[in-house]
Amino acid sequence: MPNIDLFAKEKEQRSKLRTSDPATQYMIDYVEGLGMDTVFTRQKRYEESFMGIFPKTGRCDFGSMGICCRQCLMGPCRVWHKDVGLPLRINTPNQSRGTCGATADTIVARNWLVFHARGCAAHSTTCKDTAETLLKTARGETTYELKDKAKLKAVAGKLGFNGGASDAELAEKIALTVLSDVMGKPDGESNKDGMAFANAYLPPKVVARLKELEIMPTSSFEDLADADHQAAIGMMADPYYFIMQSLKVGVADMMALAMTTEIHDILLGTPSPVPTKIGINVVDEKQINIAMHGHIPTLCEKLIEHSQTKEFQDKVALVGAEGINIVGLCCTGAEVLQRHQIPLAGNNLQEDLLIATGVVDAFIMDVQCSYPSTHNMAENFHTKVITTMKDARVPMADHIPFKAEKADEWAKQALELAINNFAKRPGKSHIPPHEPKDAIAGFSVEACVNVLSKLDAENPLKPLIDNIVAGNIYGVCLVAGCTSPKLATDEAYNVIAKELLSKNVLIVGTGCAAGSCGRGGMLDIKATEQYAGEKLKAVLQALGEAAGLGAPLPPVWHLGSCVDNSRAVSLTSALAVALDTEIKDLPVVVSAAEAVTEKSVSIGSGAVALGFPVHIAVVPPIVGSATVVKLLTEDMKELTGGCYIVDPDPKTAAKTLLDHITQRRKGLGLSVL
Ligand code: BF8
Repeated sequence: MPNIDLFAKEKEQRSKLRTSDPATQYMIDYVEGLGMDTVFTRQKRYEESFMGIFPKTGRCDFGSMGICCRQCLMGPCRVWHKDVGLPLRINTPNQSRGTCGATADTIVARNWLVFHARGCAAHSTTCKDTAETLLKTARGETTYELKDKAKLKAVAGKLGFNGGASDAELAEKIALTVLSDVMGKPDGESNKDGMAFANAYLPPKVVARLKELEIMPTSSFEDLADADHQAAIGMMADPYYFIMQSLKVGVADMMALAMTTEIHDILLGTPSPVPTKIGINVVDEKQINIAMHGHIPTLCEKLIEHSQTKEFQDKVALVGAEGINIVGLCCTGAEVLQRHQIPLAGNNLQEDLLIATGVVDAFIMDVQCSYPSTHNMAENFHTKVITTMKDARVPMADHIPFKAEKADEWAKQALELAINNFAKRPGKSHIPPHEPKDAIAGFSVEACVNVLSKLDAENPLKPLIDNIVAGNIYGVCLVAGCTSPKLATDEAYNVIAKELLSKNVLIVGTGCAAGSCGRGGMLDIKATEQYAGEKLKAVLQALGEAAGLGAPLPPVWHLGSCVDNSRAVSLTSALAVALDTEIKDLPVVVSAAEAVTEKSVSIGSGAVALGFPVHIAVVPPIVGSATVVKLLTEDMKELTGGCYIVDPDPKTAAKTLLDHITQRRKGLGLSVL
């Protein structure tokens, strides 16, 4: 059970090193040498100044443990906890309840639910915007196309829209279904059987369990409103129901991801494996560098399209540049990586460092996960920060509002701005000398099935199931989520991947975690020879040969952005259906070791609700309630079959994840190590 000692373990991890990526460390040193701050600098400063006051956690002990309540104007209240210890240098009443009477259990569980509501709101709003783009495209109001018709028909088929309709009609029906799943129905019926996508996409046994536990989501916005209502003062006080609502919101979030992924594929194409590069120095001194950051790939699609036209190539030549070099960051980075082979410059911890190279002419952001560190850093360099969405404005930025109906005009304006800014570059640049890593990305479910079908055209899942049964693939671990300066950044995902690969566990990755693996060289086919166990190596070799690569597949499969966590759920669901079982029985585990955002918390709980064990290495603010800790790490195994595992040490965490895989294999009657 997690306890206060976990904070010491967390500290031990971050004090080893700040990042395992040499190019990132090189840029941190450079920026700090200029007397400027990075995310890493500020993390260290917090640690140093708070250690004197709060030796247990290095941050505020109350906040770290989740026993600080700021929900109403009587507060804030900090309730006493045996592990906080007294006396403190600050005045805290020796009291185990807030002014209103709320206990630590209530406060911790309520704070935890509020995290989920924000995370799910972010994904659901993006999903709504994406569905509106599909709807407008179906109605001929945008210049996007229904690029992947096969995917369109497959999604329509899953939702039960068969026969006779045109592609545009199918797209409209899908878009309206998604909008109803996100926003609910206004007729009082309120999707009462649960979200259409959840019913269509999750294994029937999982759907039945969610309904039995009363955590089947009805629609994102309704479930979010319920969560906020429950969290209001004078409402819910029972930690169990707070936690169950957090799972319900988590499943709603997971479905928002699934819907968004499907629409991205329909509009932009379903990815298939492609070679690309990952690292800060994918920027090019001689070209106009445009960094794309965010979560709305329809936006960068148009920028990429127009950057290749003669009109803009001529404009580039006029300012003396050799071309336009678009690089990606975070989830937008993962989206353009898998569909356009555009190199990944980094995650959000590399944003300000990238700007400090002095060669980024425009930094374009849409929504989510861009830290203020970025625009603060841009003020010191020539980089133009371009914001695009009403919900994510930042000071001093050039705001060019993006609308799907006017996407072409938007792209042209953004390109003009970047090209004109090239002339304002400072004379000196500072690009790290470290070569970017080779990587393969684009493992959509369809791409995986396509490769597997080369081995068994009739039943493509059979080779995968056979290899799992035989122990050649001992299990599967999804590494997902963010990167955090609270640990040795990038280290946890790479250590966990290496430990598990050596035991023949296949690793799949999404979002910033996949980027971490890329910086660690784990998305490269060369890593297969180096890190995979012998049995897994043979499988990856056979699949690589079947795919016509003449080489093995990489040992970590990059599934895409964070919304593409849904691809992992789809693949696992397909396995569960094929084996007529539940996700909770399959040897599939998750690590979101370096989770940072509210989004990663709500996805994590969605995964726990569906039956996955989910590891996190950063200590979540739940330690102040033994009840909540027990619910999430122990009791949940009986309820959903999933659970949270908290362990800052990636080596011991990998062992625990392996134990979970072994237990599940035993449950299925399969061979174990
Ligand atoms: O959604 S992994 S820091 S970029 S939240 Fe954000 Fe975390 Fe990165 Fe995309 Ni996901």
